[in-house]
Amino acid sequence: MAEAETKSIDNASIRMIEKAAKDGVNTAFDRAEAMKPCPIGMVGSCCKNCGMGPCRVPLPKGGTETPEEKKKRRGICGATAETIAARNFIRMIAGGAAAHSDHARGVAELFLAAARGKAPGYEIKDEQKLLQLALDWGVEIGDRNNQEIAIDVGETALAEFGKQEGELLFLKRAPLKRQELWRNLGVAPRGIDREVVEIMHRTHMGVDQDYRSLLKQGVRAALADGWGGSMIATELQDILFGTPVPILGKVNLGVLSRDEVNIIIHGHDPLLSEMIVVAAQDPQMIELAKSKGAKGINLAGMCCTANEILMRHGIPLAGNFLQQELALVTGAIEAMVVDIQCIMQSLPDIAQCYHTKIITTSPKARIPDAIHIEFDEHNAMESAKAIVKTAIENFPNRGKNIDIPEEQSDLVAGFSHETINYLLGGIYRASYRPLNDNIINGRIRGVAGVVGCNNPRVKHDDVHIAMVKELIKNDVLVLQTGCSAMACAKLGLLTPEAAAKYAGEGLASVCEAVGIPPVLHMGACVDNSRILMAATAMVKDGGLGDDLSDLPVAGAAPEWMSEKAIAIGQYFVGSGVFTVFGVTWPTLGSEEVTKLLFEDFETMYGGMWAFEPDPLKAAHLMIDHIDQKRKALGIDKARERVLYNMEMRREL
Ligand code: NFS
Ligand code: SF4
Repeated sequence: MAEAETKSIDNASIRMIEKAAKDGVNTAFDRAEAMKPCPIGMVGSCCKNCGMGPCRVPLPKGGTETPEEKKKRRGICGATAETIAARNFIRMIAGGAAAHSDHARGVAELFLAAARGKAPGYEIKDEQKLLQLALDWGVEIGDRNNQEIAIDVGETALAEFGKQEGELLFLKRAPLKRQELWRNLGVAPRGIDREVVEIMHRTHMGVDQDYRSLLKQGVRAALADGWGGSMIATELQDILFGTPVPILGKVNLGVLSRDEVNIIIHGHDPLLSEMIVVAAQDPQMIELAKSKGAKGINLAGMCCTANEILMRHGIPLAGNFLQQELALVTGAIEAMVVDIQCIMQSLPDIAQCYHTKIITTSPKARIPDAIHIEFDEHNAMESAKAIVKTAIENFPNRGKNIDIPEEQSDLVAGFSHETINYLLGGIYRASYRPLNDNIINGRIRGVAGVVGCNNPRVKHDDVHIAMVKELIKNDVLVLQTGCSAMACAKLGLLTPEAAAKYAGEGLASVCEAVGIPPVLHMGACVDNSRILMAATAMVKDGGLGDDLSDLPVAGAAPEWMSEKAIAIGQYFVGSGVFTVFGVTWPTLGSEEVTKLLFEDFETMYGGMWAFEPDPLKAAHLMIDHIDQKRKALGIDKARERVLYNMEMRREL
């Protein structure tokens, strides 16, 4: 027990880590213990970009060297530690931006097929958003029907990926001042694919060997993710599946059922999971489940696919990234259906210890020893039913070694940028005015986006929760996505009741008046683009400066592990937001590269990176930054009144 307790803060996970040990199952928690990170690669000082290497250029022991020694610390090709660290860093951005954007491309292709009537089962669910997007992109509306408009919107979306000239269309959504800044610094992205490819070109042996120039291209590609790929994914998914509105859900392994067929949908792509939701409700399927001795079919989500189907259908969340293996250890999962991203290759191996079938569905993401049932979006319902049927037929194979933890918590999810607008301003005068006013009068100190993964190098969920609790205690409204939102949901932070329990007086008073939690779940990781839109709406509503970098806001990914997290962090920084990462920092091998990211970027972009593994210290870096921005806006005095004036307290 004692040992498992050092690995997670979540009781359900602790219990499954112990069961895994008993069952002889090896998990990421064990592997992280057995294999320590390579100290040279960890800080970005290892290059394997050509066959003369791999080359290692670590700082000498003790960290001091003469300029002469430093000159000699190079790869075979002569690349310096600066070049190597910068190349590694922006290759991570390329990987992350490619993942988000290729997901978006898949959505755009399906969107277009649906508009052309070639993807039965999919339809336009949010007409208003379709028209808004058509307006934003200059697609003719006139008296054309939705289908005609959607075909043009879909074609325009797809063209964003391969665009060779000009700028991405969504850049125009940003505040004018930000657009100007991007143009002046030469980082306004062209086509999404082009920026990713250009990173791969520049980081090839013997091309771009100036770390400043490399990092600039990193910003450009990251912006192509945030204001390109990710935003396209979010917007088109909303049009196809509906823009999320607040919805009650449940989270943690306790959502698994003892007497129903348990199917977990894991990954990131809502295209298939939307259909599985429908297939699992099919009376024929339910009958089939009963004929196999089950009481019904229980769907639950894992990782970002979970967030997508929770927000739109209230399907419960089984858990976040580090719970994927632990879910199998319950022994109660008939099938884990995976699509793309954040899927551990160990799953089929662990599944062998139980009866679970691992089903891969994407031609882009196959795993040996898994069953592959390819998802054909032109025949989506058939694919979905085949998958559900495979799960049902596996129910009689469920063994005796079953333990489903009790833990499950309530949460409210579905705070899209539009919903926040309505909730705060009302349907007839939807606006961010009340949020801005409450920031200006100091009841809300500022806004923080806390997002990102789990990482077994730190105690599971612990860092997220400690940081978010500290922020809301200090009157910072927290916006969340991804695995971070699930971590905090497990503790109950995503309920309206959490305001009275955990939030500072000012923030609690606003949450109680509006009826919202102090921590708002905005969706999957591609939905970090919703945070960009919310921040832009705050700027446009007025009173908080005229650029994103003027806002009293900050971002964090305290347990990050994925390249996608680096791409997200970089587009926040490039958009003017101070962003703190925990766990580890991949450029510490070069002082110059790190200084550029942590310091010089502030004068260039108004936003910069920071690294702080301690969640409380990191929260206070964010709070200090928020206070500095309040001071620059001249609204710092208002907060002092909120804190010290008794009359204002009574009024509250
Ligand atoms: Ni985001 Fe979502 Fe989770 Fe990290 Fe992976 S699931 S896309 S990358 S681990 S938050
Ligand atoms: Fe070594 Fe240069 Fe090749 Fe990298 S590109 S492996 S530093 S020789």
